[in-house]
Amino acid sequence: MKPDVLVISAPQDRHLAMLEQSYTLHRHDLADAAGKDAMLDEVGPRILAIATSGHAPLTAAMIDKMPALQMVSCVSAGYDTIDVAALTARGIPLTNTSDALADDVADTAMMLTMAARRGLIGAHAYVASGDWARKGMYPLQSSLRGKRLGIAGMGRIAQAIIPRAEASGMEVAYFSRREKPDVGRPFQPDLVALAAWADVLIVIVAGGAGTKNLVGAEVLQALGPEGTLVNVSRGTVVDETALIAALRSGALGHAALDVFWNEPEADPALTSLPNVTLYPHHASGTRETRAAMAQLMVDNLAAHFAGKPLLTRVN
Ligand code: 8YV
Repeated sequence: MKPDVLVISAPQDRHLAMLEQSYTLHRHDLADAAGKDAMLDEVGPRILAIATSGHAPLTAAMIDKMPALQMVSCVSAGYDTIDVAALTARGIPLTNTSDALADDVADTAMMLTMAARRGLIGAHAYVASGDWARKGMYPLQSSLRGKRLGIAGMGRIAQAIIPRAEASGMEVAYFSRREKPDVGRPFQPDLVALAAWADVLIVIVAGGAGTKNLVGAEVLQALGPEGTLVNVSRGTVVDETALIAALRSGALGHAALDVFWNEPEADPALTSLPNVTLYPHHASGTRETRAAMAQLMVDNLAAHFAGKPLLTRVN
């Protein structure tokens, strides 16, 4: 008998086929709203594990309908749509995939930093429009060497950003819920003070209620007219109204954003302001990394049912 697994968010075909081989899958992802409820009422008591992503809700009410649930394997790094407290209360482990995507997300954070500080988007338009031939040299930009990078968050991805930024000659300090002595870089417990110190602030904290609007007007003012905000975490972490106001007034120099409040339709102010660089929530969006994330999701389920330690446990 194959164990019953609820698929709330399906991986790519190749990895879905791996799941199909080992488990009896219940495709919650394919059902409409009424069908989703009916499915949980019907098969909930049999479900032993869940395959999902951090973009699909897994609420306490849903968890209650699965009394035999043993573990949840999440294909993404973020899990802000998952009620971790409800899982933890029942001793149900959750796994995620930060280990698989850390390098690509760190690369993207640096790509956005460089694109913003070197004016890549404007420069492309300058060449393509013929302005270069008409107006001459593109305005001089800002080098990274000797600049200060503040990192908000110090998890697996932030730790992959540090060597990349230092290779470009940046000085690094960080803000986090608590100091991580192993990181060996200055810890700043006050985010406004970190922003005031920094030329570039990269945001890579977990999303969810605990970090909603963490980067507000005060942080943006402190970062200042020459400062760059880079967000590769969740749109909700930045107060977008305050961000747009700061970008419009020039109180903040530039924002380079992989994530927004209203994905996939970014606020029109963000798409029209010249001091904004946008990326479509695609920091982990490479063939290699998406395959590695899906594999890690499959491997965590396999480890659980083989009675082995989970590879990347969250709670
Ligand atoms: C992707 C992410 O958007 O892992 C995360 O938390 O936000 C990104 O890697 C996502 O995983 C795609 O499903």
